[in-house]
Amino acid sequence: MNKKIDEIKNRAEGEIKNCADLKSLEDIKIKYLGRKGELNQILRSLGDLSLEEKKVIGPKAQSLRNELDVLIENKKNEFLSKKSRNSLDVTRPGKKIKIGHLHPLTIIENEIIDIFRSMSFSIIDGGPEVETEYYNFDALNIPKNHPAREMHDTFWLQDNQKQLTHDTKQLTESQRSKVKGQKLLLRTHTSPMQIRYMETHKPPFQIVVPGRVFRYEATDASHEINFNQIECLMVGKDVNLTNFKYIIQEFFTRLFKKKLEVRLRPSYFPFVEPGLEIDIQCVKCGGKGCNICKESGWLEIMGAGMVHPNVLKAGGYDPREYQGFAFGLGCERVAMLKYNIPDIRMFYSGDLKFINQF
Ligand code: FA5
Repeated sequence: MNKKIDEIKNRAEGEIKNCADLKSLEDIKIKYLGRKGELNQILRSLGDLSLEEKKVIGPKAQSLRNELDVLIENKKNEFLSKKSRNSLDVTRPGKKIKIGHLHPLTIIENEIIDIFRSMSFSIIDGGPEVETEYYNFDALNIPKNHPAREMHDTFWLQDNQKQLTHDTKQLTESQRSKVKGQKLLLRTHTSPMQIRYMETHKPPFQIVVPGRVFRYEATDASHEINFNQIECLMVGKDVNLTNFKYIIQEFFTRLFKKKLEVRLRPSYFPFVEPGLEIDIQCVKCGGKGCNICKESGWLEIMGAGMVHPNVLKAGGYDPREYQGFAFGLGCERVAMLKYNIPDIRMFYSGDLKFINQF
């Protein structure tokens, strides 16, 4: 029996060493260590041996079992690591890495800004979202108790004094005197930036100011409480409505990548005179009439007008010397038209099925 174990040891070690693949290794394992394998047969026959023989053969067979187990496991690992080295297929297509992308509102804002920049407008950043009553209303020719304040449902802030201390840090001395003791609010439009810019710059200039604005109103498919506007202001000695019409016609044609007619209708905003509502030819039907334009062929797109003399005065200019035009464009509404988005609330839904389409 002793000799038999030695003979199994030699044979098994040789076979493991020369074994060519995983399949034959598995066969060797079954042959020697399996339930009916050669070593088990020896261990099972221990009962027929004398006590003396059992003491020698039992441990010897068991230690060979352990040794073969280790050898087989090592050989197996050797095969597996060779296989993984050989299986590196450099022609396989790579794994697609998911990268982030811009939000549709950022895309449209960038596009709008690029068009105005190419028409020599300066892009002005910022302006406070927490605004004073003076800049949001008074300086824009909307005095207290003026019914036009009702056009803008306003979020008023409560802790005024604390907010004001923080806000005035960035202001000049003359600006500070205008806002002292003022009630604070979340700006309802970007037009306050007209005053802030005029206070610190000399004409002629042409600027666009993107910014976030807030309105305390019920939301629906075309109204949000928090949305984005682009304010445009051009002031000089002879800036007129013809300049304005050319610029916006060019702007919308470039934005929607097709020639679009623009229509100017009389409207009312206290900070412009005359005030205008601007319509563009329907981007879907081209003016024939469809569900988007409610069969009218036109889409209402923004408010505009010639800057009111009182507003020029509030900005520190002499209205007999300077004049200009201004308009305020809703970014979400433009993006909805351009990308055919049916509901404004989708922009802020965080729904990846929507966002990933851009
Ligand atoms: C204004 O806010 C004026 N400040 C625009 C202006 C500037 C007029 C300069 C004249 C001169 P209005 O409230 O109409 O106007 O808003 C301007 C644009 O913002 C609208 O045409 C629309 O596109 C968008 N808008 C208004 N309210 C909402 C809302 N609740 N949700 C989303 N977009 C809105």
